[in-house]
Amino acid sequence: MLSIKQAALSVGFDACGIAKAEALTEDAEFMIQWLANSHHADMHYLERNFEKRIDPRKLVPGCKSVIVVLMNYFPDQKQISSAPQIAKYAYSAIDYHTVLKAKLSELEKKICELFGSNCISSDYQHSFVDSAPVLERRWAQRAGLGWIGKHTQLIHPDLGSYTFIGILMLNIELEYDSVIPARCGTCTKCIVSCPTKALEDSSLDARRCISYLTIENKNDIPTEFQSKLSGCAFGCDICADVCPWNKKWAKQNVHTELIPAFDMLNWNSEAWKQLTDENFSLTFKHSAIKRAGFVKLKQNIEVLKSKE
Ligand code: B12
Ligand code: SF4
Ligand code: SF4
Repeated sequence: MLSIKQAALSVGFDACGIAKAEALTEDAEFMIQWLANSHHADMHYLERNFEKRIDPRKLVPGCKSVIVVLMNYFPDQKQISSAPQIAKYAYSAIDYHTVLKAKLSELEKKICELFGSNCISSDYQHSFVDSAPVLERRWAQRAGLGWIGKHTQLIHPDLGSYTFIGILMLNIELEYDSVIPARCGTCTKCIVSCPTKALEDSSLDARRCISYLTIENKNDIPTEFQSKLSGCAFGCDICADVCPWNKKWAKQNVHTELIPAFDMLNWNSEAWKQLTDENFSLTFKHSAIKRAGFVKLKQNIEVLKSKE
């Protein structure tokens, strides 16, 4: 009989861990302060559903175990370095939410074959990728899949941090994984390399983060950051790129579902500048880049151009 972890690998995830569902009391305290400091910028959804966010049993009544899966997205090919940079998580033609949700649904079927259909709460959403009040990195860390680095991302000891996180909540008790102690040591490469100084004390101020400024922020990029975008047009990988754990361990992913959007990786600066609304819609029809939208992406490219 397959185990849950074997089932997760068989549907194409790269790692799987299991944590006991319980309240995240320390994270609750941290989050209250983080929100009070306005470090979430205008992502007001992070203020909502606080009780559910810090206790999965309030989000999914009956939940006893949190299954966490990782999917490596480190690409085999990078963009031309002089072109406006797109964060690697958004290279794929198909948005990672779609890819992970499909795999989580396959995994859920296999788990139901093993434990019966009562092991999931069919009355509540119980499978999550990114968009629900779930502290996914914390659950990945609790499920023994790595530690939260000083750049605030989950680092898996064999995969690095270029991994997507998916969550499945089950109503059954299971054997739980042990936590891996943090292995950042005295390194501060991510903190010193961040062009906008968004990282401090292992915490992120989203108001200063290029990822936020180029994707989520609906207003113009504040003037103080315009000259600090460091070539980033959509998202930012700088703190992850400099991390020794990625330099050493990040391996090219083998997922056919994550094949890049057409020949986007070969576009030079001129091709990005010439991008029309129509071409954008065609090339990025199913891509995560759509989150920013054509107008925002073009504005970001313009800001980069004006600072060349
Ligand atoms: C909002 C959000 C953002 C925001 C804010 C990021 C942030 N650090 O909070 C912005 C837009 C900036 C962002 C950027 C990115 N994101 Co994002 N984002 C999220 C989202 C939707 C919620 C995160 C959240 O709840 N933040 C609130 C803060 C307070 O929580 P947290 O960062 O998880 O911090 C927890 C711990 O670090 C801990 N903690 C931190 N410091 C301390 C200190 C103490 C004392 C204690 C007790 C606890 C503690 O407590 C916190 C609460 O549990 C998650 C998906 C999800 N639902 O979890 C994806 C997610 C975190 N993002 C992801 C990715 C890939 C990115 C980018 C790499 C994309 C890119 N290339 O541009 C960047 C990375 C930027 C960075 N350095 O973190 C992945 C991370 C995968 C991984 N391996 O870590 C996630 C998990 C999505 C997914 N399902 O794969 N993101
Ligand atoms: S994603 Fe970029 S801007 Fe945000 S913390 Fe990392 S290096 Fe800084
Ligand atoms: S760059 Fe250094 S401090 Fe930052 S996450 Fe990686 S190992 Fe940790």
